[in-house]
Amino acid sequence: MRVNLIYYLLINFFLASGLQAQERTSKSINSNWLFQKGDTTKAEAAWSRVSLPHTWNSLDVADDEPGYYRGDAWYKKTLHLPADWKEKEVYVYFEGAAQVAEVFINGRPVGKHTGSYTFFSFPISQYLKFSNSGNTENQILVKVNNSHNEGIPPLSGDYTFFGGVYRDVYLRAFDKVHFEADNHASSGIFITTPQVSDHTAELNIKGAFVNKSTATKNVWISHQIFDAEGKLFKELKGSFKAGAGQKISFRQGLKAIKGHRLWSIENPYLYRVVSTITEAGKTDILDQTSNPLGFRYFKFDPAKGFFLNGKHVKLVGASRHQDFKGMGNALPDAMHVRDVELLKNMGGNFLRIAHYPQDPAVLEACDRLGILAAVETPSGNHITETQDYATNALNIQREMIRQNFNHPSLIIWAYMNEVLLRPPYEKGSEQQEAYFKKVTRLAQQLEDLTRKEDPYRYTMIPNHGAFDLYHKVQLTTIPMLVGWNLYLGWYSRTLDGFGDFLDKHHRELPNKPLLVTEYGADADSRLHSFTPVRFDKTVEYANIYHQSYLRQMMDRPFVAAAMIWNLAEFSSEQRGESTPHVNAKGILTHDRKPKDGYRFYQANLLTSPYIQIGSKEWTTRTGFIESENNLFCNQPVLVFSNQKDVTLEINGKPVATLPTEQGIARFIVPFTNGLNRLTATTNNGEITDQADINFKLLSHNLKSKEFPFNELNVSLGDKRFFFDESTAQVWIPEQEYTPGSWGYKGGKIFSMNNTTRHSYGSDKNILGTDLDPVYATQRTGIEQFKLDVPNGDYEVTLHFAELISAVRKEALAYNLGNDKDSADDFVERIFDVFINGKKILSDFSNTEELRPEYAVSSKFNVIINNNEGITIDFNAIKSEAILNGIQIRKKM
Ligand code: GCB
Ligand code: CA
Repeated sequence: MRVNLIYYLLINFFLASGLQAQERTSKSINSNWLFQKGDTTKAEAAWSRVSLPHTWNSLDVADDEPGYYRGDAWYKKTLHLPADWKEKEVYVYFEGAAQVAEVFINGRPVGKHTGSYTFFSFPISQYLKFSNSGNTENQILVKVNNSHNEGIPPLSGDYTFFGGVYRDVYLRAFDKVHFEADNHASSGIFITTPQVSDHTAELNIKGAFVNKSTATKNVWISHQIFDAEGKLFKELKGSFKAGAGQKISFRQGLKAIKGHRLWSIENPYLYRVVSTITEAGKTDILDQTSNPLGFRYFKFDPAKGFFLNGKHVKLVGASRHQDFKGMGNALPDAMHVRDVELLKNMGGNFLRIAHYPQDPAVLEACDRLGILAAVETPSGNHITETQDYATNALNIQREMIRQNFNHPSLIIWAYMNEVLLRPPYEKGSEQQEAYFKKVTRLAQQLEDLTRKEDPYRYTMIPNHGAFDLYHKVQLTTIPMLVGWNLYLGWYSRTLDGFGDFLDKHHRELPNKPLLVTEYGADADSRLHSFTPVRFDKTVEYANIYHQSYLRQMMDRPFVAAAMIWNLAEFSSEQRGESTPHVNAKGILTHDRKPKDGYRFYQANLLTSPYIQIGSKEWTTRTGFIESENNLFCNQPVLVFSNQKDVTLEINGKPVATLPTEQGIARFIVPFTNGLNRLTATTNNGEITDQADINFKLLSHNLKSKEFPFNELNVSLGDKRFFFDESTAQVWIPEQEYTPGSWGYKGGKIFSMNNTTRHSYGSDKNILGTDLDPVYATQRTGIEQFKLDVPNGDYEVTLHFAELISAVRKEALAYNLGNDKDSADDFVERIFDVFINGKKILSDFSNTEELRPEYAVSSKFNVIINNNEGITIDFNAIKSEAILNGIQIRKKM
């Protein structure tokens, strides 16, 4: 009896598991690939072992040299396939490869895909070999190329075009009867909710299945809708007949659904739609797949902004690129998910997936966390006037839509970011007018395609601030929503110009909903100023910028959305300035550490009590004592909080209690020498934050007994503090010499001659150093640098960089107005340098040792016995002498 029961259970178990045996199998094949750059005729030894995701550019973009490998590369791998896959329909599925990929199985070509950012898959059964027993070896080879290609968007952009098989790759084995797998690597199931209200909803499910067997099949297609608790909420079922080799489309729907729960930002209630094919009269599952479903309704109103489920919501969030420090774009899923979590933890409710579709993990996280989203194709900056380009742009648009179709978080399809950034041809010329017509035409085609593919979402074009031009080319009229990427107060002069621009849109396009799709300012976490100015890249200027922008957008109800550029710093190989190869507008660093910008939004958006001390990462600071009787240094410290009042203490002693304004309280803190522990507390005492700051007090009097001279690091031509984390040294701004103290004599701060140029010092990447901020600023025409130090042995390090190159370079497209080439200003310079009368640099010249745009430094020993101090004289022979940085260290 007992034996029988077990026998019975076993039979049942096998039956149950037998159901599964027929379903599709999907298996990632990320491990153990062989990789090489260049051509495959190279010796076997040239192959190295890698695993996916992989990019071949993670290292060559991290180095100091400009440029990165753009060309061919190869990936290959041995596939071990189970014998029963012989009866299956096998596909290879790529979540992405940049940018053109050709796939070969056992040496035979199976397909080619164009475009770095969309998924693709190929059926490969007909190329596979099987033995009758056990696994058989098959080889997959993938040729990938990331060269510039005039026919493929993006043509250019402010980001690095990493090459590689940089997302997951899967093998999929289907039964002969399965949901369509050839529809642009989509799930083959398309779910829409044409009508949703609080009380009722309508649901449609479209799709197709194929019968690749040799017999006619009668099947059931069912869609089971499970609620978030896993309970069956609804079921749709229909029977279909498919002849051998046929593809059958289906469309199933439910009209007046009741009892549904809405998906919202606060409560992103997700249903799962599990679609199943079973053969009529049998219980075996032939194929099964699952898609997300959320019931929500939304609208953009040109006067009142955005509404979700009937309630007004100001959309505030960020754009995001898909790369990370040191890793390029080859990120594991968890790092994509983390970015969405960081946005949620900031209090954000919107993600602009820019400038291209990203890993599937991103929208999955948005669905789950309640972050609304826009996604776009990379057809920005400019177009190529060819059929080839248009075909690729349209195809990528279609792929994006079909592949991401079912995500309830997604509400906007976008395309053509800033396509008129720098239009080709002469202004007003016939050619330029013809070019504009082609842009209009392609925009209209992309728009038509998008609306046809998906009538239930919005379309959008993000433009840059050239209002009239975009309007003339109809890029403000074609899409349903207009996005503006605005940098007034950054690339151009005033912060208030931002509000004026928004008002102009509202006046001239009163029926067109407006979204601010980008705004931001570079913030180098290492740079600080108590007198911040535009383009100095300090944390403090970025704070002013974000405060102003957020206020101006909050004041205007017609502004539907505010999207910070960017959630995190990202790779942009051609950029120079203080963080070469990196765009520093992120409110998180490239490795996702918070900057003050992130804290500012937390303080303004989070509803639960929040408090954080600003610039906590600036752990070593320096400043001068107030006077010989006041042995401390007053410096401002910001505290970010969403509470009314906050209290700050230093080493247990109260500094002050201050009200917050726009989430910020600004304290003047008396730092003493050594460790300063700052403690910030909310008024109710509920939550606190702490920061440990190691402060080095300096005296202007270099012979001070209280603070004996030890070291000084000065950046010339600079008004900022620069904290070099690797050495824990702080570079301080220059000052003019006064007796008893230290400083320069003569000369002026280096600035680009062109007045419209936006930079602080030079905008170039200074090569051969990581101390770019020090080298990029300069005192030009310096005559002397003098320090009245006491007797002793010193080391003096002089840092030079010639900031003007004689070689012409293309100006960076984004720095609008920055058109003049600095090569025009190049002059030959020769100078001598003396320390205490001794010549230490002779005929120092920018045509020799002082190679333009390279860092050059030398250390010198100085012995002082007779109270003469240190005097460094600069003697110009041709043009002017320069100095970019100086370090003085007392050895004994
Ligand atoms: C823009 C672009 C974006 C750039 C950004 C910037 O308008 O859309 O790709 O990165 O400006 O930082 O200049
Ligand atoms: Ca400098």
